[in-house]
Amino acid sequence: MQSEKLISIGWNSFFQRQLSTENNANQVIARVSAHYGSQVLLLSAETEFRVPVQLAEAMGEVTVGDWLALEPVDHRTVQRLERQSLLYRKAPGEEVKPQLIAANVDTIFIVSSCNDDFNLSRIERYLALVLQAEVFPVVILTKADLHENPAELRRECEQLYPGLLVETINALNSEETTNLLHWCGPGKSVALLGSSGVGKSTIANALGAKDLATGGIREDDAKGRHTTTSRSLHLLSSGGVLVDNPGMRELQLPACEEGVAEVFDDVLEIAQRCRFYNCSHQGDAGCAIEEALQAGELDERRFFSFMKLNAEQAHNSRSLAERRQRGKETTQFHKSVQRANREKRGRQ
Ligand SMILES: Nc1nc2c(ncn2[C@@H]2O[C@H](COP(=O)(O)OP(=O)(O)OP(=O)(O)O)[C@@H](O)[C@H]2O)c(=O)[nH]1
Ligand SMILES: [Mg+2]
Ligand SMILES: [Zn+2]
Repeated sequence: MQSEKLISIGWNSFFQRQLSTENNANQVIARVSAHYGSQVLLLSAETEFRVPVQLAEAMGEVTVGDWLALEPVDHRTVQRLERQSLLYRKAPGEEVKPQLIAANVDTIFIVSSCNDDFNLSRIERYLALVLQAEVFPVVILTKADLHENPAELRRECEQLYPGLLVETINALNSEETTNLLHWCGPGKSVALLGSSGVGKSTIANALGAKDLATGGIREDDAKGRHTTTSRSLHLLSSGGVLVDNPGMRELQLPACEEGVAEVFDDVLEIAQRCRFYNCSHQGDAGCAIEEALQAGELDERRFFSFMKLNAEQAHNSRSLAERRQRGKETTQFHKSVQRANREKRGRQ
């Protein structure tokens, strides 16, 4: 059995079962706490230490939150344990490729401030991603002290998804941040997601992560200054761990059909009443969505948000599938070249 320290930072029987019994006695078990490109920071029961990326990724790409079994001497990864959950987005930029955000977290705090950043469609976007990863979402509305009616914003958010938990807080007030400790007990892993300047690192510090830099926001548009530049996992005073993320400029959905369907279950229910099963909801005859919009039963903002996110995820999902296919073909091509070379050498 592993040490209490590992259990406190999220180790459980799901991971324990994956270790092969005969050769694990000397292996070091560690969790990825940061990824700096050329080096990876790891947290074991005893200490935190760095490993060159080639050794850490010997069994495939790793991300913050991953559990690894390491060779005791050189700390080369011998097993990257199967993930309990994996959160990823489409990497920013033209090329459609996935970017891993966090592995093995139980809860995501979707952080938005009550001032200029507040945007229901953006929160729906985050929700789709989190529900797709089968992680529990909690929406945290910060800077409640700067808004005249935070309770109203909270109600609007609660309507986005049945049973959605929404907290409104002043992240600078320790009495209010204690409400968040509920999700941060021993063995629990939480990650923070949200735009720059909304108060993610402020929350992390309030929960006991050590001294993360926080930064002021721009006065003209209340946008953040991208103070946090890399994601990192921190021990909390409550016993669990928390992943702080840099502010996201754009959050493009990867393949996310189930997540979008879950967030927009009400819209899909109306769509089932459209005359044609492949109705585009854009002027087709007998469109139930159009009727619901006209009758005021369906909010226009929510409908546009659904159409946008669904089209985006479908497009990126196709491109990601093509990319995987190309990857397979390239590997097959390399293998056949290697085989031909081996045969040639054999004949010589
Ligand atoms: N008044 C008020 N200010 C807050 C609150 N939460 C955060 N701030 C301030 O907002 C600014 C940005 O906070 P950060 O914690 O750095 O924001 P962040 O989300 O980590 O930003 P990035 O690292 O750039 O992604 C800081 O000046 C904080 O002191 C809040 O609830 N109320
Ligand atoms: Mg930050
Ligand atoms: Zn329709």
